[in-house]
Order: sequence, then C-alpha cells, then structure tokens
Amino acid sequence: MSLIPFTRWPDAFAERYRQAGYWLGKPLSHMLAVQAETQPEAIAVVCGERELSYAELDALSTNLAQRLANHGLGQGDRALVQLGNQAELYIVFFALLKAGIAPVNALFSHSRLELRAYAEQIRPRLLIASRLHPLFQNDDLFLAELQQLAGIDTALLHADGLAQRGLAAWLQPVAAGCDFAPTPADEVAFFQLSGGSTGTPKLIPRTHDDYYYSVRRSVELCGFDRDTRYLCALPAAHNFPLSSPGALGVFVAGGRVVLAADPGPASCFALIAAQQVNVAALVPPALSLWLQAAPGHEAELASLRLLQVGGARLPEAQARRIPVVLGCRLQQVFGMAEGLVNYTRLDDDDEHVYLTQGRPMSPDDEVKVVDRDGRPVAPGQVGALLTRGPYTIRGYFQSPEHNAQAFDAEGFYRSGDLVQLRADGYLVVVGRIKDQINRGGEKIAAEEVENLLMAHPAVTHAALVSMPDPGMGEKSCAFIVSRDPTLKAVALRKYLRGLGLADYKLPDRIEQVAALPMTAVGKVDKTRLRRRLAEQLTVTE
Ligand code: OOB
Repeated sequence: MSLIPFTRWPDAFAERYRQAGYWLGKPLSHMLAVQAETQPEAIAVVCGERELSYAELDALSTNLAQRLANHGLGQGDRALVQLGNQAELYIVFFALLKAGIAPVNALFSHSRLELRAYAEQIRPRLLIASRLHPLFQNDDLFLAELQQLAGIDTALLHADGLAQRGLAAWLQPVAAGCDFAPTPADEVAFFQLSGGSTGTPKLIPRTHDDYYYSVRRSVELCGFDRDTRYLCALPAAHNFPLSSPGALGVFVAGGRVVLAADPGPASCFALIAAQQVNVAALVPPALSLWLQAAPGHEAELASLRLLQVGGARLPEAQARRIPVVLGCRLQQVFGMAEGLVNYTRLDDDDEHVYLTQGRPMSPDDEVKVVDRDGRPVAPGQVGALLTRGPYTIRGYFQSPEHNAQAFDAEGFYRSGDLVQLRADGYLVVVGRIKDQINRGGEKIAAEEVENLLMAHPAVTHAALVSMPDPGMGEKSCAFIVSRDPTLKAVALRKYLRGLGLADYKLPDRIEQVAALPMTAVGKVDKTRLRRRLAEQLTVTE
C-alpha cells in the first residue's frame, strides 16, 4: 500500500520542529478522542435544531470510518468531499482522518469544473457530496461522470433520505470488521485548496503534525477554552474557519461550534443571541453588512467578545468601527491555506490591531520580504512576502513545474503578497503580485477564467483584472477582444457558467476592447487595464 507522495520538510527542519514540541506525532483525530474521553456530554456542534456532543461526534465518525474500512477503503486512499455548513462536514472529516483516507474538502460554492479538477488530481476512490447542492440534486449524471472520470467506486450522498447510498445509513453503528487507523502523523492528512493564480487550482497537502500544531498554537494565541462558543458562518471547509483557530481550534479547546448557513446578519445575529456566541470569524464584506445592520440589535450581540476578520484587506475605518458598533474586540487574521497565519494579539494596543495584519503565530515562522531581484528590502519597505516554517508546505501536490517558481531555493513559499515588515515584526499587507482577484476573501485565479473565456469561439484575447468595489473590496473585470462586436456580457457569463465555473468566478464586468495593452516584454499590461478601469469608474460615479 503506498501512501500519498508529497514534498517533505528536510530532515533537519523536521527534527527541529519535533524537538521544539510543535510536531507531536499525533493524528488530527486525537483532538476529538481527548474531548470524548474527558467531557463526552459537552456539546461540540450546534447546527439548526441539532446538537452533537463530543461523544456523538466521536461515535458517528467512528461508525463511518469502520464502514469505510469494511468497504475496503483505507490508508493512502483519497476522497472528494463537498458538504456545506452542516455537522456532517465535521463527522465526515474526522471519519476520514480516523480511517487514513485523505480528503479534499471542496467549497460548497464550487461547481463542475472545480470538482472535476480536484478529482483529476487526487483520483479519489470515494466521493461524499450533498443532495442539497445543485450538481447532485435532480439527476445523477454528474455523479456518474465523476465516477467514470476519477475511478470513484463509492459515492455517498448527504440528505438522501434512506437511499442506499445515503450518508445517513453509513453513520449507523456497525459490528467491527476490518482494522483502520489514521496515517502516520508526518504523512498527508488531507488537502487544502489554494486560492491559486494558475489555470488549474492547486492542492495543498497538509500533514497531521503541521496542521495540528497550527491549530494548537492558534488556540493558545486566541485564548479559546471550554467556554468558547464560536460562530462558523464562513464556508466551513476554508482554512480560516477550520483552523485559525476555527472549528478545529474549538474542538482542541473543548468549546462549542455554532454553524450558520451564511455570514449575513439576518441569520447570524439571532444565532449569536440564542447560542450566546462569544467569538466569530468574518471576511470584510460580511463585516460591512454586520456594521450596517447592527444599530438597534445591540442586545442580540451582547455576548460577542471577539471578532476575527481576515481573508482580504480590512480598511482601517471599518476596523475602528467594530468596538463602537458591535461592542467587541477585533483580531486581524492574515493567513493562507499553504500555511503561515498572522494574528494581532489579544493584548495588542489599538495601533497594532487597527493598522496591521498581525505577526506570525510561531516563533519558528521565518519571513523574508524581498524586492524584484529577490534581495531583502530595508525594514519597513514594501516587498514580496516569502515564508517557511513548521506548518507551511514545501510544495503543492504533484506540481513540480509550478513548485519551482512558487518556492525559492531555500524552501521559502512565495505568497504573492506585497507587505511591509515593521521593525516590531508586524506585517502590513499593501497589495499583491500574484495574478489573482480577491473578491471579498474568495480567490479567483485570473488565468483560469481567461483560459475559459478564450475557449469561446468569438473571443481571441482575454485578461481578467480586479476593480475596486465598495462592498466586496474587489470585483473582477474581464477585458476581451472578440470577433463578434455584438457579443453580450450576459451571454459570456452564461457560457462560463455552462462550462461549470463556480458563480463567484464569473466576471462582474466585461469590457470589449480592440486590443489588449502589452508590456515591453510582450505580456498583457494589467496595470494599465486596472488604471483604465479606475479612471472609468470614477467618471461614471
Ligand atoms: C486565507 O487563505 P487563502 O488561502 O484563501 O488566501 C490567502 C491569501 C493571502 O496570500 C492574501 O493574499 C489574502 O489571502 N489574505 C489577506 C488577509 N488574509 C488573507 N489579505 C489582506 N489582509 C488579510 N487579513 O485567506 C486565510 C487563511 C487562514 C486564515 C485567514 C485567512
């Protein structure tokens, strides 16, 4: 049986991280075992009317792990999972970890193209999806296509009633059968999704050791404990609400995760009041909505003590309104699914909390800020951020060519962010050099959308760039050169959706141009396109 190949940390680093007590040699499922043992009756997850105790979360995930093992699945196998913000997301995650099966947790907003791309890369034997998702709702065509494409031999569907392949049946107790166990702690536990800047989304192999450390250290810094009641309103599979400290942090601390279907104030404020939520995590656009909606709802928000904001740039003015309007403290979180997470600290002064994106969580996070030629910039100057450390990957999954660019010779990951590293070690994010649009925390790789636009018979050239947006921070604009002057934006969007692209990646605006501006080296001059757009937008306002 072969486990999953990935780029390991060099031995000297691995040794250091073990010596320092970062890497414990324990699987991620260990956190659940601890709580099920010490406080089995405590509530771990609240989802709608349902409450799951730690004992139940542990038992249900063991049932599923046992059934999967009996079915012949185990160490080295991969799974493609797409579940929304439901308790099953955690049950399934722990079941797969316990059985040594490495999942990719696709976001619920992902569509056919994304699922296909993940399936092609990991070649899963197992698919766990949801009847609540449009792709799996009405017919089983896409299910059949995925099965054929990737060689999936087992497909389980959440919310499928008592149907044979309904997930519910697989959560029932079963007599013991085949043995199962997590993969060794220094092997791949699961795959995170990269925001990406390339044509196909890259996968991020995370080991038990590195991820468990990042969660434990986050818990320490953010002060999570048994009294923590954490609102998970962002897509639960994303790195931020999963591990910074996120739901896994809550499980490490023995607190309670309260799941919300979406981060809108309408659903969240009532949940905060009903469940006495004291911590929540948001992206900036959701924060804007909360700030608008909060006046008159102060009583509902009274239990909230800490609001974490991350995933995209948080304007200072908005940051400063948080304590005034929402009555709680702000913590800025600047992280990435590849690893490095920076936090402002709970005891930082206002200047740090409002003006910086925090500092790395681990004493062994190494940060370099360099100029175009790769030379370190003077302290406080803007440069590109590179990082390596005990929970930052050394390579994307099966991407040798991309890895050669994405990592430097010393194993530092090029995050693609432009930052200032202050003398006190705090980082300020000022921009980015990666070809990506950050649409309110949702990442869009320009190249992926451009390739699809150019697949349209009438389109000869395409460039996707960001444009400022008051609500989302950034939205996307596609500049296209087309053979057909009557080609409409709606038609192009419909075409992209037809190809199976997730809705959030559809260009918000489409501009037809005679030609794309080029740089001296023959690349599309996106700076000029962005400038043109900024000028147009100010004129029309
Ligand atoms: C988080 O992870 P990803 O992988 O979706 O995106 C990472 C990228 C960063 O490289 C940066 O470009 C941007 O998102 N970003 C921020 C930011 N937090 C992330 N840009 C400005 N300010 C921030 N506070 O987004 C993520 C992962 C773990 C925790 C939090 C966020």
